Formats: sequence, structure tokens, C-alpha cells
Amino acid sequence: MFRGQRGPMKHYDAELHTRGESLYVDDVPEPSGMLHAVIYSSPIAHGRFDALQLDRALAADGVVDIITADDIPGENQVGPVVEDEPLLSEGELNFQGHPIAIVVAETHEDATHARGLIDAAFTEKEAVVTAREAHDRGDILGTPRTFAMGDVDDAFDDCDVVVEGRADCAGQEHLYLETQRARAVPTEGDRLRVYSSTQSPYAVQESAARVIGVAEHKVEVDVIRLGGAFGGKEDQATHWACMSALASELLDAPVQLVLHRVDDMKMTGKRHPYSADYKMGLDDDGNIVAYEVRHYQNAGAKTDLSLAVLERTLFHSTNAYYIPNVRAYAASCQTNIPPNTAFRGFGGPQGMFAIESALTDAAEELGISREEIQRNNLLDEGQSFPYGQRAERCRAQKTWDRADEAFDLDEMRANAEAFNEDHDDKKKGVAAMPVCFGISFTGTFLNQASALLHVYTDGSVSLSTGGVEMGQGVNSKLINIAARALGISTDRIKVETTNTTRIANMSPSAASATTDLNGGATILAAEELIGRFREMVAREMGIQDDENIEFDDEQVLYRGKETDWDWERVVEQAYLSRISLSAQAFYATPNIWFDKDDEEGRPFAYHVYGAAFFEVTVDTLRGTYDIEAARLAHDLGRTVNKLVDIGQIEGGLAQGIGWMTLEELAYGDDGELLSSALSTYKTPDGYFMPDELDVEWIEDENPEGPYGSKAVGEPPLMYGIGAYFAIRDAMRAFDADADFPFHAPLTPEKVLLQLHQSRLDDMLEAPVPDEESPESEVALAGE
Ligand code: LUZ
Ligand code: MOS
Repeated sequence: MFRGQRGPMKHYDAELHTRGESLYVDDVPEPSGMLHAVIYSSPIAHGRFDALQLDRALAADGVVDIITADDIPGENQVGPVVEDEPLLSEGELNFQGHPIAIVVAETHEDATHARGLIDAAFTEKEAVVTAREAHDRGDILGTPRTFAMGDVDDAFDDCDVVVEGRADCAGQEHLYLETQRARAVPTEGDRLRVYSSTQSPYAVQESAARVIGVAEHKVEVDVIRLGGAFGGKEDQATHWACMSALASELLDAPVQLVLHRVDDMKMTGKRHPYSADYKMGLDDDGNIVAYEVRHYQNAGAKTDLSLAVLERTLFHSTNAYYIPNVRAYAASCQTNIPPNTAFRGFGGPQGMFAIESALTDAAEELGISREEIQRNNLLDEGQSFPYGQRAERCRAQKTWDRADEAFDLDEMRANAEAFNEDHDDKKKGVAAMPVCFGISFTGTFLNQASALLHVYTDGSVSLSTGGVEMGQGVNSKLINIAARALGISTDRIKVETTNTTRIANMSPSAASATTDLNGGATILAAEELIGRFREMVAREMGIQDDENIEFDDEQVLYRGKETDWDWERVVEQAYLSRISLSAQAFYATPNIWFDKDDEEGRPFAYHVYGAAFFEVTVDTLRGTYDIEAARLAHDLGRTVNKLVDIGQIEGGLAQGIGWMTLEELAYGDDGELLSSALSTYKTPDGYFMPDELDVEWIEDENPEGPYGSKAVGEPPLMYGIGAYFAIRDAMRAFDADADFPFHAPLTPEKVLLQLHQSRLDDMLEAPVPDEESPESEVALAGE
């Protein structure tokens, strides 16, 4: 049965956003007496502080208190997985920006001014900032993991071609528009309400209760919406919420903490930089026979979510390819930069960058195109991933072939070649990027959600779930799902704030799974209500076969025909008959498991597939480039809101391209983040994005998702990797032999230096002209 939807598919926040009426944490009117907090943090990357001098700051205008680790009534611990993360440092400092004290004042300006008056004695130790250096020293978090399949060592012996090399990809700043922030308000007794910009309200509740030393039920966390998150608030919103809660509890006053952009960039973790060593073996026909990779993850100073991110790198180390012999090793390396954390893709993109680098190397060695190797080795139905799961309803080849039919990769290649014949100052490049991304939290227990539905007697509906709206449109999709499940108009449905009192123990909104999990729970809650209504209507109508009653388009149908019952009458009658108009339901993704001892299982409910083709032009004199086209075929399932899904695809693509091309995080040798503002950190804008962005859909039913839909949040980010290889392809057209390292991001500066490296080297090696010699003056003057 198809239940129609009345009302348009749209992003239901669009009108509020456009009018500037959407509420974020600090838009809610201030409670009286609200105080403001600012964080004093470590100026050194590694060492200790002693003799903290607070007197001058405490005496400054407007200052109410300065809170340090000694003041914490509960436990000084916020590590989400491993307990290695004090909320405030007790002396040891592991990164620049490591929080030491909370300055609380009447205004944000007063607090910021007072922070500048704090001093301490610092003892510095050597800082380690790269993963490989940390790995060599044995500074490893958790235990390195290895996924293996087949027999790589034997397989390499039989290969016709074996390539070995190194691939490095950098981190990425989340750059959510709304910086980290929270507001805590005491209610009564030792109870608190915390408004937090978090993807994980329950993590905030849990940690705040622990830090303050109260039971979890004393802390209520409420989230209206986030101005972006991208993983940066999956776990790392907790700290700031705990700090405002702590200050609020100690001072018995509302306290708000809003990070300044520079503080946010310096104090919070980012996407993990990775360095990888790869070895790939192929036969003469371009079949990948064996792949070995060692991933070194730069975890930063604390464990945070790094071990889960590391695991996802392994899950995606072979991307959308079937390779019979694989050994993938990954180690999480502890360094002195802020703890790196979840970021859209969650380690997957780094795993894919390494294999895409390896197969590019192999293509050059074999003298065939990258896309030939890619297409040759795409996963097929039933083939196994290196972690035991088999590809089911595999669409790796289908999405590629759909993209090829629509956009003709050979023709793109031929056009580029023709152009390159005629041009030296500009070169065109082409690259394809297939993507296969697993959907489900890899921590199986996290794949659970609940929903609470209330129907009021006027027929309007209130829906609460654990889904956090962060701009991604989950509320819109939940409205579409609830409308369909109840057979009513979307206009009747309101999605409530995400609140720990209405929904307990919720998982973070993450892993692309928010709609699947919370939508799954919403359907179950709606079915519970509909079941009650169906029984009631059957009784009222005096019929036995209530299975023939349906709710569709605001009407009650019996044997497919309209009755004189509509939604409002049903609701009214249910109320009068004392039938509950509320339902709560719980959803847990079925049929997923993973055994970490064997490194095998079925961790994902399903995979999302797709393929993107890129066309770029590189200015070989300047190193600048233009990404002209991204043409892709994406595996969407039966979407419940296509506009929202398109938004996710375009946004993910932009973020992926940015990571691979422009966005460059610069750290000093002392661990200082040098790119700590938007003047020094460049992200893509509308002009930078491809002029031509074409999307083809594969809309096959997905039995594992709500109403046949598929998760969409993270997979499109990885298409962006194709932009890197398209630029590199253009560079190859300019210079077939130069050594171009696999080192992302491929900024225009790097393109320029790499294209002209040999000339630069020649110039640097040339004898220095004799200053006295008139000839050299002439030469210089003639430049
Ligand atoms: N978060 C998490 C994630 O805790 N586990 C995951 O598997 C995951 N995957 C993607 C993004 N966030
Ligand atoms: Mo995420 S990286 O799905 O918070």
C-alpha cells in the first residue's frame, strides 16, 4: 500500500531560517542574572603548569569566579570511551588549548579581559605533532588493529606489477557556523537544565551529572537545533556543556559559554590526519590481486572517538573494490595537538584516499587509466569485504554504469586529451571516484533509538525522538515519515526539541543513521497508535476484519473505500473512548554484529554506493585550478525527502572537495595551530564549486531503511576525493614523469610547486651569479 503525502517536500526549517527566526542556544532570551564563561587554556603543547596566578583576574571588573579542577564536586572526567580526559587540567598539559580554568563574569567581555590577566609557571616538554613520529616512539592509543582476507604475502609473489608508496591526508576543521556553546540554568534543588549545541544530548547529561556529582535524572538536556556540527559536536560539545553546568551548579546562576571562533578552532579537535604506506599488486589485465596498507592515524592528545574512527578506516580501506587478498593495519598515534574527533565520514575518507592513491600509482605503472582499474575491480553481488560481510544488493557497478551512461566517461577523457594536445598553459584532468560506505554505528550497541508520539484531541501531533536537527534536515524527514505512517498531512506534525527527559539514553545523531534509527522508532510508535485506532473503528463500525481498515490521506478506508471516518473524528472518538493517544516505541537495527577478536562480522545494516566523475582545468603557470564538473550517480533508495537528500549530497560534496583541495591546517613545530581563523583557513565557496553539478539517482528500494530509503549524510563527502585525482590527472598531462607525492590537500600552492619542482631545483642548484659581474646585472635587469 502506498500512503500519499499531503503538503510539499521541503526543509521545514527553511522559512524560519530565511526570516532569521530560528533559535540557537544564545538566541533564547537570557534568564536574569545570567553569567558568562570563557576558558583559560594551555599556551604550550606539552608539559605542566604550576603556581596558577588568579589574583589579578579575580580582582578585575565583573569577575564572579574562576573555576579550576580543584573545585569540581564530582569526577574530573569526560573521556567518552576511554577515561583519559579530565574536564580541566590538573597540571599535565597535552596540547595548546588544553582547558585549565573557567573564568566566569557578568559579561563575555569582562570574562575575556580577565582571562588575559591569568598567569602560571609552565614547564615545557618536547611536543610530537606527527603520527609517524608518535608511532616510532610507541605512543599508541588502544591496540593497533589488522583486518585481513586471503593471503597477501603469497599473492604479491604472483603479481605482474607491484607498486609501493605513501599517501598522506591532512585534517579538517569542522567550521560549523555556530561555534561550540551551551547554557546551563539551575531549576530547583540540585537540578539543572542545560541547553547545548550538541549531537549527543545524552552524552552531555551523563558527563555533566558525573562532573557535578549528581544522578543523571537531575540533569535535563534540551537541544532545539544546531548551526552545523559535522561530527565536531558528536562528542566534543560535551566539554563546554559540562563547563557551563559546573559553573552554574557552583554559582547557583545561569551560565552561558560561547566559544569565540579562534578559541573554537584552537581548542577543539578536527578530522584526523592520516599517513599511510601502501603496497598494491595487480595482474597485467589491471585486476587488483593484493593490497596491503598501514594507516597511521594522528589522534591528537586524548583518545576521544579515535579508536572508533580508526576502525571505520579499516572498514573502508578497500572502498568499493573487491580485492581477494588484503591486509590492512591501523594504529592510533598519540600526539600533542587537540584530540581529533568525529568528522563526516569518520575515518572512512582517509582509508579511501590511501587506496585511491595506490591504484593511481598502479595505473601509471601499468600505463592504463585509473578508471579502467577502478571499473575492473568494483564489488559485485555476494563478494566479501575484508571484515567478513558480503555485499548485498550491491550497487557499486550499477551506480558507476549509470553515471557512465549519463555522462560518458570515455568522452570526458577524450575531450580532456584533445584539449591537452592544444594547450600548455592549461591542462584538463579527469577522474572517477566510486564510493561504498557502510551504514550503522560500528559500535553495534549504539544502533538503537526511541520515539514518543502524542496526538492532541484536535488531531495535531507532537513527535519527540533522539534525532538532533543540525541543519541536515532530520526533522523534515521525520515529519515526512510520521505523516506517512499515520496517513495524515505533514501540517499536523510538529517535531519537538531533542530532550533527555522525553527520550532517555539516546545515541548521538551521527553515523548517517539518525533518520534510519529515529525514523524506524517513529514508524513503530505510529503503528502502535494506528493499531489502537483500527480496533476502535472496527468496533464502532461493527466489522470483524479490522485488517481491511487503512489510514490514508486523512481518511479511514475500509476495503479500499472511503468511510465517514476521518482523522479528526478518529482522534476525538479515541479520546472519548479513553484510548491512549500517546505511544512510545523503541527501534534497534536488526541483524548486525561484529566480533573484534576475529575482526569479522556484519557490522553494517547496508552500504550506500555511488560514483562521481570530475573534470578540472589546471592553470599550469599559476597552479590555480577550476573544478568544472562533478557528475555523479548516487544510490538513494526510495527517498522520503528528495530536496533534503540533494542538500546533503551537494553539501557533502563541497566539504569533501574542500578537504582534498583548499582546506589546509597549519601547525607550528611547537604544536600551535597557525590557521586559527578564516583569514588563514580557506574553505570552498559558491564560486569554487563545480559549475556543472549533475546528479543521477538510483532509486531502488532499500529494505533496511524507513520506507525503503537510504542514509545520505556522509557518503557524498567521499566523492570529493575525485577532485584531488582529477587535478593530479591534469598535472600528469603537463608532466608525465615528475614525482607528484600523494599529499592532500592539493592546494594551488602545492600544484604550482609540484609542477615546477624540477625547474625550481635547477634554479636553486645553479651557481650563484657573481655580484661584481656586469653580465649578471644585465641578466637580472632583463628579467
Ligand atoms: N560515530 C560513532 C560515528 O560513534 N560510530 C560510528 O560508527 C560513526 N560513524 C560515522 C560517524 N560517526
Ligand atoms: Mo558523525 S562524523 O556522523 O558525527
